[in-house]
Amino acid sequence: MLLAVVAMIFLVIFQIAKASEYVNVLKGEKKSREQANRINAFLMLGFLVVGLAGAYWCHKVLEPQTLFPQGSASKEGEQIDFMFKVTLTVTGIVFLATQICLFVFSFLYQEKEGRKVFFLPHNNKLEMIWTIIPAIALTVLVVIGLRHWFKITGDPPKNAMVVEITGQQFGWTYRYPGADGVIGKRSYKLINPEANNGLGQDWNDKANLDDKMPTKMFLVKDKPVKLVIGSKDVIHDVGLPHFRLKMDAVPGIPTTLWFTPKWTTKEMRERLGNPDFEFEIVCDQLCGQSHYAMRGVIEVLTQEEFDMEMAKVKPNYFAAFPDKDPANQKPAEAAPADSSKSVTKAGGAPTGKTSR
Ligand SMILES: [Cu+2]
Repeated sequence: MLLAVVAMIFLVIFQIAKASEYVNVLKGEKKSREQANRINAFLMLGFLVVGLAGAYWCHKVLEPQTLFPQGSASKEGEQIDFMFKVTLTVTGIVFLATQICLFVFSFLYQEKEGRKVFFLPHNNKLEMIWTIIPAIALTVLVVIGLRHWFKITGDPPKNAMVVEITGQQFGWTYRYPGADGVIGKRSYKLINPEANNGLGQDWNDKANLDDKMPTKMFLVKDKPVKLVIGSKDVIHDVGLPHFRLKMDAVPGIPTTLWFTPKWTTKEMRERLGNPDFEFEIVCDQLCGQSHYAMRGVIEVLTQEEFDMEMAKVKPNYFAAFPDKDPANQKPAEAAPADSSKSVTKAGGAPTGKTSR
């Protein structure tokens, strides 16, 4: 059916073309060319008006569907939004000016009896103007962007918390430093999912014993967070659209990024009138078959709520060594603090079993 319609349309166009060819022969070639020229000149103006109206209409319809109207959910992201708007304004002005010139000039300087072509082979002044002005504009934009880049990839404020996020095909693992504030060492050689050590935590490093790995990323409102980003296989990318940030997750090269959440998840749900709203992590690097499914959830809480949530999460050490978990021990026995002696022995154990 569709094919028949397409074939019919082609046939109609073909017939019209053929008919107009015969008309041209009857009218004389020069006259019909002049007429076609005039029609095309007016069509140029039509394209300009329809095109600009279309661009404006698309903006009206699509802009509310983007994340722009809800504002940046991080303080650092406000600067990104600002830069985005400046870039759009500058390029928008250039776009309007060039498009209007292009189509209006085509109309104004259409073929006319007695008009001669003005020949302009070279003009140094003109070359200077259209090289130097864009160069200055782009330099300003790049310098503003670079300053911000150095800020968010540099040292975070003193009160910042640290969260490690590791990508793999296809999901994210979040690791918190625990009470000591230090994230334990890890090595790809120690990765052993069967022994509940998916990140390759080195159990000889005491800093690992209290590291917690919740299934969501919990953050605290108004508290800067530094993400230490890594990958276990291919290049992924921690995309944080609500916070206006993203950073590649590269195997073997930890990358960092810090930002400050502005609203809790609860506040965001009220602001947007959407009780199901979640801050999302999306993988922004095409990383394989189930790339689209690499969704992570960030829950922004108040400090008290955060402390309560984290208290519910057990250190991963207890998942790797269930017998060290005080919950599995007789009440008479002591807390895991003195288990560190036997850790030395247990620490090396997963290496032998590693499948890689
Ligand atoms: Cu990915």
